[in-house]
Amino acid sequence: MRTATPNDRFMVDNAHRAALLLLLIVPTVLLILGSYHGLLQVLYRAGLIRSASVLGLQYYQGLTLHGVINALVFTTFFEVAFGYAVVAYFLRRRFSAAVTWLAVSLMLGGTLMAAFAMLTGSASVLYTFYPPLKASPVFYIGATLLVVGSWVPYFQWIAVYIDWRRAAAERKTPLAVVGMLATFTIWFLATLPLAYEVIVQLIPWSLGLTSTVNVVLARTLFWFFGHPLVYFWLLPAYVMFYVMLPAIVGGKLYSDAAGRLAFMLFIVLSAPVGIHHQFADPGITSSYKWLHGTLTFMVALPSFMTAFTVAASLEYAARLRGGRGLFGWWRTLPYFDSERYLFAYFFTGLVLFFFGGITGIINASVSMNNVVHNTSWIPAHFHTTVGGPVFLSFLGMTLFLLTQLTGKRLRLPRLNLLVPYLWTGGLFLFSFGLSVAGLLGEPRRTNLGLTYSNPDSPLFHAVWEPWSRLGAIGGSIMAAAMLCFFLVFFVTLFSRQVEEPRLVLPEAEAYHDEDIGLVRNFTPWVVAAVVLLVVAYAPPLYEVVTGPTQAVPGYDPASPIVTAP
Ligand code: HAS
Repeated sequence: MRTATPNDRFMVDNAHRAALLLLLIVPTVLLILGSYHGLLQVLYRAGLIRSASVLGLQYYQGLTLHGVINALVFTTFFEVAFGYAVVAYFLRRRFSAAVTWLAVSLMLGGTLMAAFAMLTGSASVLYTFYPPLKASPVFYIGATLLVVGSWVPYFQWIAVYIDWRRAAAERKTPLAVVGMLATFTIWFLATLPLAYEVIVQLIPWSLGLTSTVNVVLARTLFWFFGHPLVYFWLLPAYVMFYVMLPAIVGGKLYSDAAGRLAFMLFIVLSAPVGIHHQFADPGITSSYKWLHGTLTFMVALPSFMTAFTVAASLEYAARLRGGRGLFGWWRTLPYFDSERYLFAYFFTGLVLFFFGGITGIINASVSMNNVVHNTSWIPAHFHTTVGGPVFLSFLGMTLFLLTQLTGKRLRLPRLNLLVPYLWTGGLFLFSFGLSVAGLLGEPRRTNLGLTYSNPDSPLFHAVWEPWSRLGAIGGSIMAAAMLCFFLVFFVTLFSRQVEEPRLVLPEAEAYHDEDIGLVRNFTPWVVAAVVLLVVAYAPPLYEVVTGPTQAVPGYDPASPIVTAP
């Protein structure tokens, strides 16, 4: 790891320090509500709650809060904060505070609107907000503002990056900056179809200006956004694994070019795969399902490369620490070093992702997808991906940035070290239970406590019960991990400042520091991404727009009766 020099004690100005702290603190507070509804989910599913609501909040209202807060709000806020920190630190640049605050205000305003709609029960449409479930316009407009707010930093970073390139044309762009620009390029491309869905289809429909909606078009546009969304979540974690993890363990990044190639491949491959979420949808020709399925296998490649590169980087560091043998070197890594707590957060995330990757590849096969689609297997898969490397690395980095930006020392370090292990243990039980139940046919997104998990119901399905109970045990352990995290976060936040705030991010040198022209420039990769998107999406979109009538009236999530336009 490079030793920090006085020049490294870079500090963002006070306006940005405040903005970044707000972007970290607000979603963490909301996460309390999101995590609480996660716990309620497993209790409903295991039949330990046999009711349509708890404390006045309905089942689907809670599930919407859980998905929207944890998967959309927490991640987007964190990534914008992390992106500012990465771009500022690695390029040693500052931004216009007015523009940053415009972004923060849009994101906060949008989130408050969406939260109001969800809490008042007028937007219980889950995080995918599939029509014909209809939400209040306040929800859709709030979500739009959140997304538009998150575009602003992207353009700010591009301007700063171009300026940096002019001054340092011969230097390689720092890998972390490549990673964050790739992340937000994917986000920008992915949110365009979402913007179309929300602005052209959903907002006029929810305002009563149109009476029906083309549901297959809406679902196709949603998944055009929804799959790249998962790489928008994953790539900041990869920035941490490539650039920071090797430094934290005292080693080097095995190959710098492998990291760059992985980020560029994600730009090209993360979007033209969304129809793998729609293998069961009517109205889309099977050849396009096949194309998206095939491309899905290809988008797993940069993750396979990452597994290899990260493992090689860990092995290099472990051998420097005295590790020996074919597998014996694993023992020397700093699993229980509370000073290097980021290692524990990152490593446990990687272990979970090993399983998330395998289950993802199962989902991608059209025939196997038939077995697991819309069953509890799917939440088991995505909790080992977004709830694994993504969530754990974001939690760890939230604490890291909090201490640096406030000049406070991390409090309760031993409890903090427990968080990733407790979360991982709980998540393994939770995912195993839900995976087996899913293979046995248990549906996702269903209040099982009222039906299949309730022995008093004629629908009671005894064979799912032990697996849902295992899921509940795992989910309760995950909730305990979150409780520990919140304690560490808030005790640290309200503790005394002990040093000057600063920003010093861990940065590893590369073991193989190749300079390959192909991965130096974003342009060919972005062009390839756009071409592939046109090939993969133009025909199916044409098909769903011109196909047999898809127009459907709206439904209130709480009622099977069509709503008035
Ligand atoms: Fe997925 C559904 C396929 C990755 C998230 N996915 C979802 C949903 C979410 C989600 C949220 O093809 C549900 C959406 C909904 O609500 O309906 N997914 C894949 C594939 C990958 C994949 C092929 N998913 C992710 C990531 C996510 C995520 C990443 C969030 C961040 N997924 C699907 C499909 C569906 C789906 C279908 C639709 C299913 C349906 O029917 O609805 C691949 O990108 C995975 C590649 C990953 C690897 C793993 C590499 C391993 C690494 C760790 C190495 C560990 C080390 C440490 C070195 C190839 C990098 C040592 C470890 C030891 C064990 C010793």
